[in-house]
Amino acid sequence: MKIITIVLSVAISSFINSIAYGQNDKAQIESVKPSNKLASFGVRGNCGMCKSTIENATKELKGVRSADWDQSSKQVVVSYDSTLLSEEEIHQAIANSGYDTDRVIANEKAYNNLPGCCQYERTQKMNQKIKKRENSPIEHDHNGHQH
Ligand SMILES: [Cu+2]
Repeated sequence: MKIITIVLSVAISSFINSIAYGQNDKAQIESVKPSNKLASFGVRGNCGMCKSTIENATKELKGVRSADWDQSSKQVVVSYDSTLLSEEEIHQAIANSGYDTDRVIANEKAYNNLPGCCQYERTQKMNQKIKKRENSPIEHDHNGHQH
């Protein structure tokens, strides 16, 4: 019985190790490419329409891999290739589409052309800290009670 336990625990721990190392390898490959950059900065906006305008204006740029604007934090996260474009160019493209970033003020004409619901307050806070809940898969603790 004891031997089985030992064999089992060795097998389990080596299995866990292989998963952990597997992920490390992946992460290293990702970070090995130095031109692969991640920019995150503030962008004003109101709704889902703003989200698609901001993201599409960003994704149109050559070298942008992905763009995700978060409505509640007023922040965009952009993955891009720094050999093809700079972070400034991303700010500029978003500003050209009518949206203020934390570095570049939006093009007035583009702002005025936004649908009424998208004409955000020009004083709106950006880069807001939001409590994240979606990252925790455990809703509540089952110790001491049953469903
Ligand atoms: Cu909108």
